[in-house]
Amino acid sequence: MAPFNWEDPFDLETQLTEDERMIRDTANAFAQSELQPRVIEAFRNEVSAPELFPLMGQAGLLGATIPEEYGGVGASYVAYGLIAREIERVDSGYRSMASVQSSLVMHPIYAYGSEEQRRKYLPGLSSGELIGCFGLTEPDAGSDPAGMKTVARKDGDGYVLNGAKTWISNSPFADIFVVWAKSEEHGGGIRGFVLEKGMKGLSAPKIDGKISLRASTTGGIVMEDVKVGADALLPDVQGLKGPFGCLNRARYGISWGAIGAAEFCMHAARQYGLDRKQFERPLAATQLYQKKLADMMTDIALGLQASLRVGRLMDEGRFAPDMISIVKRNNVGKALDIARQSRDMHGGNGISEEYQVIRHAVNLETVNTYEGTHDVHALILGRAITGIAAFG
Ligand code: TGC
Ligand code: FAD
Repeated sequence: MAPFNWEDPFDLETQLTEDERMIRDTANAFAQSELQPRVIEAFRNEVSAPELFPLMGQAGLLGATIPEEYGGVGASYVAYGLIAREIERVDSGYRSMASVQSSLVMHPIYAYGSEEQRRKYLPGLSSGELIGCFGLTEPDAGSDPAGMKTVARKDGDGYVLNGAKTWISNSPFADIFVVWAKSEEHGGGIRGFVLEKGMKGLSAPKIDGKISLRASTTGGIVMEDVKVGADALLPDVQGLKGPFGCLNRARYGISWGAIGAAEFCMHAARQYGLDRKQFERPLAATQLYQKKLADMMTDIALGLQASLRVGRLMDEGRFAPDMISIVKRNNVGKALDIARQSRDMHGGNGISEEYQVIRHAVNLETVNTYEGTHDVHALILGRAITGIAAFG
């Protein structure tokens, strides 16, 4: 019989390759030494931290799956998930900054861009000298991006873009804007464009007053007659499968990241229950407390195994997007439940920033909503099961 480890119930450790363990340990060391010491104050004061990008770049945490010739490290999707888990163990906002850069900016440039676009942007995005953002959501088109109003009109050899995006992570300090627009030249089909900070007519106002994800900076993207050359168009994709191809990667990373936040909350509740006595015994000695910890450990262990399986299938090129809907929806929903339970198990201390669990709980409210809401992923799965799309 093997010994049982409550921190790793199904022995994830030996299911990882040596390279994956090394990348995981690097991400853990970075997150604990660079991110953990600043996060409480960053969340309290809604601190913008663009200076974190070069630090993440130096640690090899940006665009890890991109081949080395473009500045990445050619890592597996499992390694990418492990990076997200370690960063989100500290804060979902920091994971957001990194996953937008990797999956939503570097991936489309790598997968849909020209060779010139790859060489021009990927090394700087990988090192963190350039910061990217991804504009899909609009004020009137959130869960239904097909309803977007942003248009690209043909203008000589290039295009003129008009429209507004909202709720865009990193946009207020971004150098590179991957935006999706309906292109008149392509019969109103959705095309991707790479815009650069400083272009005339392009602005990115910050959204203030978030109660969630306060360590990540969010804004809009306003495009008023932004003129770009033909070289701004991502040539190799047309239609919604362009942005969705990026979302597959980001949603998958989130499925690992959310479990990192859940692990933090479970470990904190366990320690709190061992340390705190009421009725002359540790809280952890009560049946209710132990049942809650058992439920948390079970959901964490099952979530990790599921994400590992999807990651291996991605590495083998054998995944279906619906698999990603299962793990994004399940793992984020379970992580949110775990964070709320942990907050409750800390009693009054649970609402203090010092114990950190309420920060994870309010962050996970956003994670449950972005990249396809919990219910939209249920409808994606409902469509797969019944063959009937219930969105419209
Ligand atoms: P539908 O008819 O289903 O599909 C249109 C075309 O797209 C293809 N497709 C996919 N391709 C690749 N991967 C996927 N997951 C795909 N899903 C669909 C599909 O095959 C089709 O291709 P084609 O060639 O036939 O045209 O489109 P629909 O309009 O009916 O979609 C419905 C729905 C609800 C599934 C979709 O609109 C959806 O997923 N909505 C959620 C929107 C969303 O997730 N937005 C995220 C914005 S970005 C963000 O939140 C970043 S936060 C990041 C951070 O800070 O960490
Ligand atoms: P809506 O689509 O209006 O949904 C509202 C509610 O209605 C939800 O509960 C939803 O589940 C439900 N609903 C919608 N349609 C249906 C239906 N057919 N049937 C049943 N229920 C339905 N977007 C980007 O493009 N780039 C980013 O970098 C980015 N970063 C973000 C960062 C933050 C902090 C936040 C909060 C959001 C970010 N988003 C980003 C936007 C995010 O993807 C959207 O908020 C999300 O897709 C939901 O869209 P919505 O807010 O318009 O909600």
